[in-house]
Amino acid sequence: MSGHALLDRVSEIPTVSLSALLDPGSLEMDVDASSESSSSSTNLLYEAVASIRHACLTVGFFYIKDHGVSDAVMQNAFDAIKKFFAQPTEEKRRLDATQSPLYRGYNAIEDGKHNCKRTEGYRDAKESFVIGMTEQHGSSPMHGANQWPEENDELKSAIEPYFEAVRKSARAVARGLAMAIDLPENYFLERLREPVAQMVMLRYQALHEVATNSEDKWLGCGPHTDCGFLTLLAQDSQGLDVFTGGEWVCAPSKPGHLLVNLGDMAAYWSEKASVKLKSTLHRVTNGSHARHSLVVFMNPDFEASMDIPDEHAGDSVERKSSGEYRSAGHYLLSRLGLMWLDDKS
Ligand SMILES: O=C(O)CCC(=O)C(=O)O
Repeated sequence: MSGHALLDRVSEIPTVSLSALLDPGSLEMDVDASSESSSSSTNLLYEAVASIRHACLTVGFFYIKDHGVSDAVMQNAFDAIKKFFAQPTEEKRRLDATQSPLYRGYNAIEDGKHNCKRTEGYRDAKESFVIGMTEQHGSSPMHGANQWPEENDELKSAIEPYFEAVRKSARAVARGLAMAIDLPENYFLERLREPVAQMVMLRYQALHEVATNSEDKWLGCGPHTDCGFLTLLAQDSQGLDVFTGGEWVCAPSKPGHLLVNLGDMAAYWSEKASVKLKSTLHRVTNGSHARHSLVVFMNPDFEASMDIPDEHAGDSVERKSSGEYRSAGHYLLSRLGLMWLDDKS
């Protein structure tokens, strides 16, 4: 398929304004039906929820705008990570992910694939820097220390505000998602108090940098689905393709927007509520310039139960046994092949 045809189909990935979902008061506005502004806020809320539902049952991807992450915070994060990746490899290796029990830190191109679904026959032409959540009060083997440069806190002070702002947007998406599948509004929010969130910053090589002297096929990131709950992506240029309607459709960067997609956990979980949310295959192809992206994987609290209250669990679909995964964290550990981490907790 030509690049032009790919672009023609971008419109299949809808855009949702998060403004009504970020505002926790908007649900109560219905009370005063005579107020014009109240009913327009309520309309905005239900419009957002309906769009999320449609996107999640069809493409599994949607753009969000009015998401609360400022341009300045996003730009600072991009600037800082570009500067980090521009350093010599030996410098970046000082923060090598293999030094961290949670594999947080720097992964070089030579380190292989960095996503949980392996794609045979492809090698990923990308390097990454990974951080995750540190603080938590309960028991979670997936919270812990990050690695940051010791000499200055430039990187940390640019990345942490972005990670925090995106987690806030993710909560608004989770609120809309619960409403979209007829669960109580706070159903997911109550399970995102100490989320197992991770931020992966990526640099994809330009095509001319990609090794060609091997049998391997190289892609920026081979076709895969995400294994977690929600993914929120910012990208500085085009390169992401989404497999929908039997074709690869390009999902370009749009100024001021983030791109959201659902992972396998969301699809698995929703089946218990008799809905089939889509976790969609996607990939990254390398282009003529290096590409950078900031990916936030938002997953529930480690001990969050994935049970759906009986009154919301439809019976038209065969329900999964509630004992299949002890918690959302165990789902992730098993998908990531990290069950040993739990033995240490
Ligand atoms: O960088 C991107 O655009 C997508 C990254 C991705 O799909 C992943 O890390 O799972």
